[in-house]
Amino acid sequence: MPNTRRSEQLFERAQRILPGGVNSPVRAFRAVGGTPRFVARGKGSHIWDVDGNEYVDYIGSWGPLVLGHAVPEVLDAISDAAQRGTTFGIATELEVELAEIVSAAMPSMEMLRFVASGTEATMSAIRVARAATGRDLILKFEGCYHGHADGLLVQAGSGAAAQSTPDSAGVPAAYASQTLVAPYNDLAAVERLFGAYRRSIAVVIVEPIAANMGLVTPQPGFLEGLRRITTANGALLIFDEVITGFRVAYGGAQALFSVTPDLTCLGKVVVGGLPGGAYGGRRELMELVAPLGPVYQAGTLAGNPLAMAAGLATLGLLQKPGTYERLAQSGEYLAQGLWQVAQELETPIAVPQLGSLLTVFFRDGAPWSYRDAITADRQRYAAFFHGLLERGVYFPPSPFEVAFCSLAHTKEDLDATIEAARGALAAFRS
Ligand code: KE4
Repeated sequence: MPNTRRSEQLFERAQRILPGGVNSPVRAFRAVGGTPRFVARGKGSHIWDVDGNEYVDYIGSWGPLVLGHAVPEVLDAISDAAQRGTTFGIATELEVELAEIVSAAMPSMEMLRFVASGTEATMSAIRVARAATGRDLILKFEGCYHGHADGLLVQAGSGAAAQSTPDSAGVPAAYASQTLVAPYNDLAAVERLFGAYRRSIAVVIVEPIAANMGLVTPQPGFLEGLRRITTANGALLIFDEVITGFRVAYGGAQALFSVTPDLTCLGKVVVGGLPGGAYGGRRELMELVAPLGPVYQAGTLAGNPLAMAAGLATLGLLQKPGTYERLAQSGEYLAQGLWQVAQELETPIAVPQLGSLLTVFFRDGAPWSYRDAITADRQRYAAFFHGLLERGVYFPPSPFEVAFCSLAHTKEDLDATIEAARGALAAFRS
């Protein structure tokens, strides 16, 4: 067993001052048990914890690090920007430059606004949609996670699902009642809700590829159906591409599936792993945002020059030909290898994969909804997670997340991961 003494000491100390010893719940290992690791540094596809243990990393900061850790070009861009000052609260050229590049990549974002997190992006996009339609209700999907704004913590995924509090305390019933919920991939349920609340639904917000209940991909026609239903009912469609934007394709899931939302939310990759996000869409919608229009939204560090510099450097590298083919090859290779090993060891798992995203579900068959996903065996996932961890592979410490491959992951990394999985799964049998 690896030495985790320093992580244990730090966790002890952290729990005295930080709720659960962490600054975001999923880091606390509550879904898998054991001592959360404290990381000391990362480079490329590897991280080292404070006890010196090395891991092949599949967290990638939960999506931002599509290039890997501490990429020289990104570090240079951040350092170069920092020499000129870290933040101004005054407009800079960098934010205009990155906005133009984002819009060129996702033409549905005719106009956009940078914010300080993915949560701020979705919260703001919903406010715009309510203002534009004059309607109050929003429709989200069970198990989808859109950040921690009050009205979105209703049957949410990610850490909320992992600790079985999909409906957070502290959200007034009055807020939660404005949020309708349908099962993912269930267009009939969406039709029924529009039949019942026809002209009261302002917007449907969806993860075009669900990555917060583990990976659940859209069934053929699902996204197209949402586009049709929202248009027919005068409602707007928001694609929450905080994870998928610049991750599954340079143009995001909207490019991959050729479905155009009215508004798009971004985070993570678009700011190169620094704090930030963005929302945007059709010009007439975004012209509702202050100071142009009546929808107020603001932020001290919105468009922060360091985040802009990191985003510009990251997107610049992602424009290279073959980038997304390489990411998908890694995802396919790893998913196939994990599935193969499990078959050899007669352990039923499903490994849905799309591009560089994948999840190991201890169940027969890939889930199509949150209710499917929660039937996966969580105890087996926890044992698998720790079996990988002690063999030097850091997978998501929750069955309701996805593993992220990056451009830094080598075939050696993937083969080592598959072999570690063989050991972890074989341990089950003994
Ligand atoms: P942030 O506020 O955490 O930057 O973004 C919120 C968000 C919005 N939309 C989607 C689809 C997201 O996945 C997220 C955040 N993702 C989680 C991981 N599943 C962040 C990890 C965490 O909460 O610690």
